[in-house]
Amino acid sequence: MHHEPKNSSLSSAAAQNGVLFGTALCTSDLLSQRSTRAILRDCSIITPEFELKWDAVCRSQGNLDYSAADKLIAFASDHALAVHGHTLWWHEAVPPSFDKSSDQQFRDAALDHLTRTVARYDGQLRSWDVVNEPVEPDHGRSDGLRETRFLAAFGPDYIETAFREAALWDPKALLVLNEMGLEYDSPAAERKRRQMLTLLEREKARGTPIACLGLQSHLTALEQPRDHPELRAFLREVRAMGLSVMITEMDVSDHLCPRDRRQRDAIVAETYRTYLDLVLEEAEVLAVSTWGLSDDRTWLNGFRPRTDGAPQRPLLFDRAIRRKPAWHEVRGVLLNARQDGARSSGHRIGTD
Ligand code: 9MR
Repeated sequence: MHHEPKNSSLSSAAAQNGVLFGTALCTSDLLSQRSTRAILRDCSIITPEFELKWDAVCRSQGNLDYSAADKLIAFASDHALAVHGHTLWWHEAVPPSFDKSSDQQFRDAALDHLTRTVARYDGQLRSWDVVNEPVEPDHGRSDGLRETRFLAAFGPDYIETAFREAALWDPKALLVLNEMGLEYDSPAAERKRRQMLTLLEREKARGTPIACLGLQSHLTALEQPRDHPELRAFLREVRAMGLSVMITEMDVSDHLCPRDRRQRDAIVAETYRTYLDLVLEEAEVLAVSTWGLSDDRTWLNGFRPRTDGAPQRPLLFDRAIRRKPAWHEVRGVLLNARQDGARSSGHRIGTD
């Protein structure tokens, strides 16, 4: 086996501070030897990008298929990678077959999905995104909750229910509440941060077993500020509550950047660096994951295509799986991360 010098991979750089580094992936990524090699070299944790979602395992009612998710988890186990489970209850991943079900039928199905899935992988997953994207201030509720089928069927206690059930079926997994858009520099994002803190306080007071906040971190280059006092303050409050943080889905959309590739790559790299620097400084970060390995396959070409038609370059590797400037910046920031303060609280995931 070929050994590279210490620190030459992102996972070994991250491990210096007890942090895991990883990527989201799907089974087709494993068909490419180049991607597989890069994942094995740079990652200590993987996240199934979509094959573990409810709508993916339940394509028609009563017909469950975990084979793709099983493959990813077997790959991780073969190579001693940690797995972050994504995701149990997410409004966008409800199988369409439940569109017309009653609230009672929906509750039964949602609980069945959660308990069956958590139990199936009991002891094999490091962590679970138990509830994904529960906060939406624009929906106008005083508790900040997003109007979803889960909220309609269970009422506002659905988050507590989900976490308690997950804890019952896999007591060792670290349970994460994952959210988007907490990272931005706008009045709307600040409202969302405030509502998230209120939600976390409420759940903590009830004893809901949330251990960690997932920051998706889908950033946009040229929109992210160099420093971000409101985000710092937010992360300090999260830490003061005894919660750790995972950066779960990081990528940097370059749709506002000039077309020139070198310029674009430099701006994207800088965005990775300043953001990670801030979060690693303020939060007890357990893991940093990007939302895909290479620019070859990114959801952003569909969601936020560039107006000039050039493909997006939001990740750490280019289409030929070559390291980009962002790879080097991320490595530097992981190596130099100053993880201090509350690091000894015992929440940290070991890198055993
Ligand atoms: O990147 C994911 C894409 O491949 C899937 O088709 C899509 C729907 O399942 O989900 C995308 O990932 C989302 C993640 O699960 C939750 N946060 C937002 C991500 C981008 O939409």
